[in-house]
Amino acid sequence: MDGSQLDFAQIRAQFPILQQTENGQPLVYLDGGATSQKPLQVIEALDRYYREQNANVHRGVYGLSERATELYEGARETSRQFLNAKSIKEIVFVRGTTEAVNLVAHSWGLANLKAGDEVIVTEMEHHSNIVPWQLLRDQLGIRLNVLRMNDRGEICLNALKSQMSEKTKLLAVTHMSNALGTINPVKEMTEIAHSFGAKVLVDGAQATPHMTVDVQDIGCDFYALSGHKMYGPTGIGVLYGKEELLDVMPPYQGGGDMIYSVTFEKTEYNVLPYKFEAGTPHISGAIGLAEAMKFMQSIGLDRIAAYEASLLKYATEQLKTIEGLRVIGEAEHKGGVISFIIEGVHPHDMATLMDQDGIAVRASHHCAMPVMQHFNVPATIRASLGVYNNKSDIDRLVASILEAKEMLL
Ligand code: C6P
Repeated sequence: MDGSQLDFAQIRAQFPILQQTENGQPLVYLDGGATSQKPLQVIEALDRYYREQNANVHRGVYGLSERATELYEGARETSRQFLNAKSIKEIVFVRGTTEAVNLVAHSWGLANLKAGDEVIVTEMEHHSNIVPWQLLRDQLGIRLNVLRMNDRGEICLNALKSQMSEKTKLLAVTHMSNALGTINPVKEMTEIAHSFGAKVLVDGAQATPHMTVDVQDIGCDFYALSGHKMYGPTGIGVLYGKEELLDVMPPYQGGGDMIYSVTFEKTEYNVLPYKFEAGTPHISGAIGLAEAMKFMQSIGLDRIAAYEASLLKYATEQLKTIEGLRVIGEAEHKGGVISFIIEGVHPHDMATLMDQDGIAVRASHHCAMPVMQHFNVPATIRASLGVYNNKSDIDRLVASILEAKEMLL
């Protein structure tokens, strides 16, 4: 078996939801970009946790609580390994990418930015990596600069170089665009930003389900991910931050667990990473996320990437045979996301008809409205691939589009 082949039947069988029908048709789920489906390994870990292991963490002296704590902290170590962070102190559990970016904006941003400083975001960012910086701009008087992309949906490194200056304090960039599929050269972008003394936050929401991520190799200062897009539960994610930065950042929220001691006069904060985890955490979520990471590692992240690359190639070729179909986002380096429009057809109408065929795709601006503005479209239809999709899913997608087109045009 070469890298682009997987034991597909064995993998697919691990996703119970994919065995069911939708509108009388076998479900073809092509919306992993919004949220992925979950393998048995994750579902069973959540079930086991609530049946046998549930207790609060870091609080109880009794065995059950100690075991829950071990599982929760074990999930942190699994996340550290998954991202190749240096230390578990650099792994903060959060609700997801959105919360991770807001944490950095509120904590690092408020402490380190002042009027006149600049934050650069790219034109292809998800709203989660735009709006927190706008809120900060309005609060602090910083400038928010936009790094434009070309019409293929690619960022040019020379454009980044010429936009950076000593005023730039942060580059906030997505590793993989949810609306276009573009994989950005985040390592090279980090090197450039660092040479100007700026910090780098990478939004990894779409990248982590599809490829090996090594935060030390990238060299970024912060990296955010969402568990639910990478075969894990909703409501859990990770903010990776370099220890030396997190160490001096003020807490984001106050409450239990993030403190060392409290009097009415003064509170001493807990050590990393607990300083950033106020309140009872999403214990089962972290455990489920770790299981999802193990699921991907058992297949091999590089093999997942190779498999999805060949599926993306097939999907692109097949979709391009449809008259009037235009692919939005044709970057040289793309992950398993394909966005398209069909001349004369509104994406929502098309996706609604496709649902009748059991095909789940997203038709929307994908929370990346500036991307839609760039391409002058209100929305796109997006098929996003996962390790549980195969060529027959693509064939059903194409057949459904052709049928819906007949009805709509
Ligand atoms: N994109 C999509 O359908 P949360 O919601 O916090 O887990 O992730 C937010 C987020 C941040 N960055 C990128 C690149 C994303 O794709 C997302 C979520 C979903 O494309 C829902 S809008």
